Amino acid sequence: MNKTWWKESVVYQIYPRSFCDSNGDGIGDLKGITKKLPYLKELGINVIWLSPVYQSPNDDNGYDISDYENIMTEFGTMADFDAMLAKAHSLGIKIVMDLVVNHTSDEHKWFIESRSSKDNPKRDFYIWKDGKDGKEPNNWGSCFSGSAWQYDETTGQYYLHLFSKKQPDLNWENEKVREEVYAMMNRWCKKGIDGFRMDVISLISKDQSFPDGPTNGGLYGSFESCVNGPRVHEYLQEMNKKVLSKYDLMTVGECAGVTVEEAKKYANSAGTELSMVFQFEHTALDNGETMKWSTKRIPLVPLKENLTKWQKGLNGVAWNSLYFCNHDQPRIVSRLGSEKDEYRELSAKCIATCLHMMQGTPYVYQGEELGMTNTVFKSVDDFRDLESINAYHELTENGIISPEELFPKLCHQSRDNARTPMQWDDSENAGFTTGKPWINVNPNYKKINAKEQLTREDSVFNYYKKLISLRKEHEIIVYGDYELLLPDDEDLFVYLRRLNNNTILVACNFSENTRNFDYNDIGNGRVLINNYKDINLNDMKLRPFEAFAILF
Ligand code: TEU
Ligand code: CA
Repeated sequence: MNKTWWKESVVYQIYPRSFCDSNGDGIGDLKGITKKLPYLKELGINVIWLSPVYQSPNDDNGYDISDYENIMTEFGTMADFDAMLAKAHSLGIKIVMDLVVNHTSDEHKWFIESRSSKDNPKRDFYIWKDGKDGKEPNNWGSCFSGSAWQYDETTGQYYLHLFSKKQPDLNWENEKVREEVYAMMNRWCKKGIDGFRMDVISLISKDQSFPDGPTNGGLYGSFESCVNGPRVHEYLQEMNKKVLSKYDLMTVGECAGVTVEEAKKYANSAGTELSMVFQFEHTALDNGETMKWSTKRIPLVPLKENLTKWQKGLNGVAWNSLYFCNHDQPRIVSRLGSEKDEYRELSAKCIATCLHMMQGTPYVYQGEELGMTNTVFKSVDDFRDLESINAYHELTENGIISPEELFPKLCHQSRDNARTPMQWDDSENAGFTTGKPWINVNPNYKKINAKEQLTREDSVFNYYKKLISLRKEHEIIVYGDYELLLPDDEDLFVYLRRLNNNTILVACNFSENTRNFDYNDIGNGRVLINNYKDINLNDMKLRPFEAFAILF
């Protein structure tokens, strides 16, 4: 077992736009983050993953970058960034930056040049193709609705955009593109940042024959020719040699479409590519009545099966990330727990126990440590995210589904659920801003907020704090083996961790039923954490959403 700091860390993701606004313009910013660093220190996390803070026209909230080496005007200045980094480091907190290099903004100077003429030196920085029979070059769809190809009048060709048409894909086949990206990364590393979270890095290498995808219809999908493409590992190994290996970094690849077999390459223990990956199989288990849009709950038995496959599959050969929440995912309490007053906090703690006791590096997304829930959307006008807005138009205007039927599904799955402002206190706008927030605050902020939870011993915040500190005390939580018990039980998620002569039993009841539960010698164990006020090891029952971890 190779020990490293990033295996022993807990990461906290900040979505800057929604975290803390320091100047009342309704938009979170870097000074706001700096002000809240002591809060994160109190929680006990070691690393911050910062969603993009670079110059951007914000078609996709910073995931469309127009200048990799300047800070988004609304977020502050490079001096604010340097101050934030220095303050974080002085508190022992590392900062991992978002690296979005599958695509740039169409307002990036490379693209402005590239689109200007066919013989411009930057033409091949992007992927340009002639149309086929007066139509798009192939049937690939954009993740944000419509074709992945945009016709450009200036030169009469189409450019590829797997995301919005303001996010043209870079051409990684072009060595000059790769050199520019590595040079930019090296400059950030020299500034002293601690790593990268790599946006859709599994999509950078495209099948150069650009074949039609098997799922035609113009709607989403058709990523088969881009996911884990022919040269992706070659590119990452090159990036590793030219950048990553020169510093002590943590890297995590956002890998749409990654399988266990592919992850063993991306996150291999020899360290020739990345530290770890984000996989998406477990967060897709509740997708699907209409594309990803649905009102389903995450089904427990498939969830156990999936996470177990990843726990066992990467053990000893690669490294897992552990997450339920990020800025693209609806709130986990609303997907897997309960929003009911009597169960909300219990279920948030149950979910946290289940995830944080596994092998891998846990990620906490802002507000998750408070048990924040999905928000309320009154109409389509309340959405800010282009994915939700585009999907609404495309699916209803093509008659694929009626607005009445689609709206609740959008509300349940929209990425905006994760993007409502952080709930700091019970004052107006949850203490996020003194102005008008760019997106509505979740109306439940008077009930769920950091100020209240910091003062209450049994809060969700304090439970997360305890889970994070346990991970630092017990090596077995970081490195131990994993074994699932009761695979077919529809209410209970129970597993063991083992290292040397120690065992940890983790039991979580994901239902409102009280269930009998027995485990050999349970009375001899030591309770590390539990989410009810009392626990009686001699008469074990698992009450609704009860969770505990016991060390033997
Ligand atoms: O996400 C890429 C991705 O594949 C998905 O998470 C996707 O956004 C979502 O599932 C759609 O349902 C990354 C970023 O995390 C996301 O915020 C960006 O919009 C996207 O890339 C483009 O940069
Ligand atoms: Ca601001």
